[in-house]
Amino acid sequence: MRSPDRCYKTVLRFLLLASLGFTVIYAASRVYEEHTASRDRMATNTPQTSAPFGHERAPESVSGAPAQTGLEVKQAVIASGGGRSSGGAFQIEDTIGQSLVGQSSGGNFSLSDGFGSGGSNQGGSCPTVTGLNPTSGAIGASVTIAGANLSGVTSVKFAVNVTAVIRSISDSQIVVTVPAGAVSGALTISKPGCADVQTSSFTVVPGFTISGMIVYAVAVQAKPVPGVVMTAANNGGAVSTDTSNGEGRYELRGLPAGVYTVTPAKTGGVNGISAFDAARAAQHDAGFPLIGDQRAAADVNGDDAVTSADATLILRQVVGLANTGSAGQWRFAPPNVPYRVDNDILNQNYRARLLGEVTGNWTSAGALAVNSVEASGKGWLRIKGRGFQTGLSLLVEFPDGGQVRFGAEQLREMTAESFTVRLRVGTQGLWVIRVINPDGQSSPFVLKVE
Ligand SMILES: [Ca+2]
Repeated sequence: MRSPDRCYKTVLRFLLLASLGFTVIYAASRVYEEHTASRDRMATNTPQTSAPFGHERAPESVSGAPAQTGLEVKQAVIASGGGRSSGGAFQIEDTIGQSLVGQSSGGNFSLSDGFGSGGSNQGGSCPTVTGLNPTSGAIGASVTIAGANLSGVTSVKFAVNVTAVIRSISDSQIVVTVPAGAVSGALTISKPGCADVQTSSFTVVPGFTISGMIVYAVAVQAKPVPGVVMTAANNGGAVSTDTSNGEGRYELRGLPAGVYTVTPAKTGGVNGISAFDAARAAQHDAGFPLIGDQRAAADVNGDDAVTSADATLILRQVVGLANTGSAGQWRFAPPNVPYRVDNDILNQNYRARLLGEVTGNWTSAGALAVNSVEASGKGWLRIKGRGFQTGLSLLVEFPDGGQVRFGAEQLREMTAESFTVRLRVGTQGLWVIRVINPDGQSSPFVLKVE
C-alpha cells in the first residue's frame, strides 16, 4: 500500500508536470494562434479569449473557454495510469476533432498532439477485442475480455449503458463483474483518445438456483418437512429465500454468481413430543443408549450429553411448564452450508430435528389438508387442498360401509393443491374421501350426498 503522503507527493508532482505540459501546449497554441490570427480575425467575429491552461484546473477534468482559432480546448481528462504507482495520462480534445494526449510515468512527462504523424494516443495504440469469456452469465458473474492494447481503458459498459466495475486490467485482458441492471448485448470499451470498441454479444442469464429437500431426521422412512424457511445470504444480507413446500422441497432462485451461506429455520409445526420421549431420554442414562439424530434430539439442554436433566426438561415441555431447555425448537443438520455459486446446485438436502421428539412420531400435521371436493365434468370429482404428494392414494368410504382405494395411477391432473378422480357419488348419505400421502399422513373430507 502506498502511504497517503507519497500518494499526495505523486499527485503534486504529476500536477506540476501536467501544468508544465499545459503551459507548453498553451505556448504552442499561442504560436499557432498568432500564426493564423491575422487571417482568421478577418474571417470570424469570434471574441478574443484565452484558454485557461495551467491554472484553476479541477484535478480530473477541465473545460477551456473557446479560443480564437482551431486549437480550442473542449475537454481535458486526467485519467489514472492503469494502476501504476506513479504516472497518469490526460487527454485534451479540441474542437476540430484532434486530441492531445499527455502521459506522465515514473517522473517522465511526454506530450504529443494529433497534428503529428500518428501515434498520439495514450499507450501508443487503440484497443482491439478478440474474445469474451464466458459469453453468458448472471449478474455478479465475472467476465474476461481478451484483446490487445487494453491498458488505459477507462470504462466498460454493458448494453443500455450500464457501467461495470473493472476488477483487473492488463494490456491483454480486462476482468469485469456483470453489473446489476445489465441486459444482454455487446459491451462497449472506452479508452481516451480512441474510438469506442464493441465486443460480441454477452447474454445476461437469470441467476442460479440452489435447491433440495428438508427431511425429518428421526424417522424410519423419509418424512418431508414443510414450512422450513431457507435463506441464502451473502455479506450484504439475504439474497433469496424460500419456504419448503408440502413435499419438503425448496428452491432458492435468482442467485447471481457468488458465495452464499444457506441457513434453514423453522418455527411451529411442533407435535409428537410426549412423556414417552422423556422416558426414552431417561433410559439413555440407564443403559439403553440413543444414537445419531435421536441422541441429538434428546439433548435439549445442549450439553452434548443425554441425562435425566434432559428428560425432565422434555417432560416440562410436554405438560406446558416453562423450561430452560430447547425442547420444541427446530434444529437442522447441517445447521448451514456455504456455497460458491456459479451454476445451479441441486439436491442440497438438510435433516430437520425437533428437539425433545426422540421417538420419531412427529408428523407434518397441517401440511396435508383436503379443503373441498367438487364435480369436475361428468363422473369426475376434483379434490382440492394442499400438501398433496406425488404417489398419494385416495380411500373412499361409501355410506353403506364399503370402500374403494384409488392408486396414484388412477388420479389425474395431480398438483400439490388438486387432482381429479373418476368417481360417481350416487348413494345418499355421508361419503368420506381420505387422501393418504406416501409418508403416511392422511386427511379426510366428509361429503354429504342428499
Ligand atoms: Ca443434555
